[in-house]
Amino acid sequence: MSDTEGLVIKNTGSWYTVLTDGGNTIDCKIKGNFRLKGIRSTNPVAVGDRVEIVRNHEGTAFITNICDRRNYIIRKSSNLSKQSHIIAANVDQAFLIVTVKYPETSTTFIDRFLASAEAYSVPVTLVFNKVDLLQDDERRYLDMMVTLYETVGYDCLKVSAETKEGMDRLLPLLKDKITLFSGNSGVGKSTMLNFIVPGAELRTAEISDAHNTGMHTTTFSEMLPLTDGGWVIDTPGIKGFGTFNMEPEEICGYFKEIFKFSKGCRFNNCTHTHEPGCAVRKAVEEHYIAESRYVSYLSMLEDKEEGKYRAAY
Ligand SMILES: Nc1nc2c(ncn2[C@@H]2O[C@H](COP(=O)(O)OP(=O)(O)OP(=O)(O)O)[C@@H](O)[C@H]2O)c(=O)[nH]1
Ligand SMILES: [Mg+2]
Ligand SMILES: [Zn+2]
Repeated sequence: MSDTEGLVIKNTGSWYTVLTDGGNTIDCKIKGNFRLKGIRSTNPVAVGDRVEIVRNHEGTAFITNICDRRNYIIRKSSNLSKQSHIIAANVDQAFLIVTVKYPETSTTFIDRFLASAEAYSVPVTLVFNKVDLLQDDERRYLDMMVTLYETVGYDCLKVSAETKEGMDRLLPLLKDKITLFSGNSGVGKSTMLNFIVPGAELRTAEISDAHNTGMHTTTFSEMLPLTDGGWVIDTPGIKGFGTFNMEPEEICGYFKEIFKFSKGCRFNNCTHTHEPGCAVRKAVEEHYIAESRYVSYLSMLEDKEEGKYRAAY
């Protein structure tokens, strides 16, 4: 097996770590122009990419080619920025790690992530972490969230990376798959992965007491192999999920239950905001569609109308 092709397993700024088919880990730089069509990205090569590499006579290795991607998850890199960041490429599934407290993950954030993953055809499992910290009323709220998202059509797991509760149901889902772990900062992605991958020694940090938010401890994406087959990807916590290259009329299609009801709208170009005979708004009024989901849908539509990314989500 050769050292001229491999898998990008880590990306720290300008260096990329490539695990070659020959089993060696080589730090590489980029050569050439790898811009995605019409997209300005802060990282043209992403964790999960398969690449070709060459070494120059001084021994420095360069990535010279990226193999076609099966899929990728991309987001706007910062507020009002035109630049985007590819979180990972060629993933089989994403685990969105969510906490109802410490910190609180907003439903808008969850829904925007889910809609984006639908757009890239990446299946998502919602993993509600830190259940060990919840009081009775918070547990009831958690159960409501689980019912909501299961009804929409997403698998949900309740776990604690601290007490390991529920981890027995999570582990088998990872076998032979490439799984991206994403979510807000401080929800416990790296803590969970330290348990899943013994010896990973990923950095973790307590969330801020004052702000009830994470400390952005993980600063780059890293892919880790599982002993039983498969890979997991730890990623930096994200605040918002700016939608990318989505047309307003596409957005509805990424909200499964809204899309289903939209077939009953009087006008087939209905935006479900003000039109008469709108079956979606009727379903919201009659509680067939959760109001929080409809609000998230509207927030994504508004992005488009205002042409900007709103960090608040
Ligand atoms: N009680 C409790 N604490 C947890 C649990 N999971 C993680 N934590 C704690 O939450 C804090 C943040 O965990 P991290 O693993 O650093 O979070 P992260 O999602 O990787 O955060 P970023 O790297 O900043 O995106 C740490 O103090 C963990 O010990 C859990 O299930 N229960
Ligand atoms: Mg982390
Ligand atoms: Zn409508």
